[in-house]
Amino acid sequence: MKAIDFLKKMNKYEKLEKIGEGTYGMVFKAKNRENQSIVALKKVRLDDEEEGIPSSALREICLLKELKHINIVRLLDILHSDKKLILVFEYCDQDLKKYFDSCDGMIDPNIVRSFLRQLLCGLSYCHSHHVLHRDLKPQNLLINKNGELKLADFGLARAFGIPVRCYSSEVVTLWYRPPDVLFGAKIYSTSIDMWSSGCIFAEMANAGKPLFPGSDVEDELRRIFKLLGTPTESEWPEMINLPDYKHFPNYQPIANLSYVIPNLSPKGIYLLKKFLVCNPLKRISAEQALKHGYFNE
Ligand code: Z3R
Repeated sequence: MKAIDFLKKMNKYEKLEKIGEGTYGMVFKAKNRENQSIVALKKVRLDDEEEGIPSSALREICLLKELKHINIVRLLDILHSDKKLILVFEYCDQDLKKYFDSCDGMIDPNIVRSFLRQLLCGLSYCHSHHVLHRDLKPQNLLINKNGELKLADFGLARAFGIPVRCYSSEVVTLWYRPPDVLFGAKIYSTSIDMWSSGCIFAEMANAGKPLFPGSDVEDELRRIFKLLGTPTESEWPEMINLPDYKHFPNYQPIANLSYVIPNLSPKGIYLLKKFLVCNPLKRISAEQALKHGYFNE
């Protein structure tokens, strides 16, 4: 798009307040001057400002406009000039992180179940379209006043990569990353989002207390293995061949996950264990998880 056309299209939106600092840039609330609708504007800042937006990234982003599902934040518009990229998204009232802060103590088990079901419905839809999220966390699960949950930033990781630090130099969290990725696995599959879903499920059931709040890669893996047990060679034969594999002591799993997540029902604990499987090939899929007995309680 030519600079003048970019400015014209930008003028369609009246910028309101800043609502967040995402991985790639700032997020603003804005009003569409043509129909008065409220949207979220995400300014993407790339490392290589000189080079402009890679055409491969733009192609990826254009495909994301086709993802249409009630549990996915709709990408409404893409504005780009040589060096700037602005993504226009459907607006939601708040993110799950802020929601945790607002309900200190406990989240109603029926709300936890409803949020997990909606998370899995959104994931199942994207995974069936071969799109991964790769960076699921409470900040990119958005909720509306009517209790709808929507996943934001789907597919952006593939288009732009996941940097070590955000544009605002905040460190990108490792808390929702599976052990295979922490050990340097480079081939990503849908299983990456299933691990993150398990971490988010446990966090919701624990009123916003993160399950594995690691401070670096080693600390993150140690926390995981101390809870679930260090994987054995028979459980996960491919582990030792991963690029950044490091040996860990042979931790034994905590006998009962209910000690750690006391507010989750026995069926919830069963389902949680199926997300938190270190071997990515043995992790449950979104489609399978939706059929679990936990959702019929
Ligand atoms: C699309 C993409 C990212 C975001 C969108 C929509 N809405 C966001 S972040 C948001 C975050 C809040 S309110 C709206 S917060 O106040 O709860 N941090």
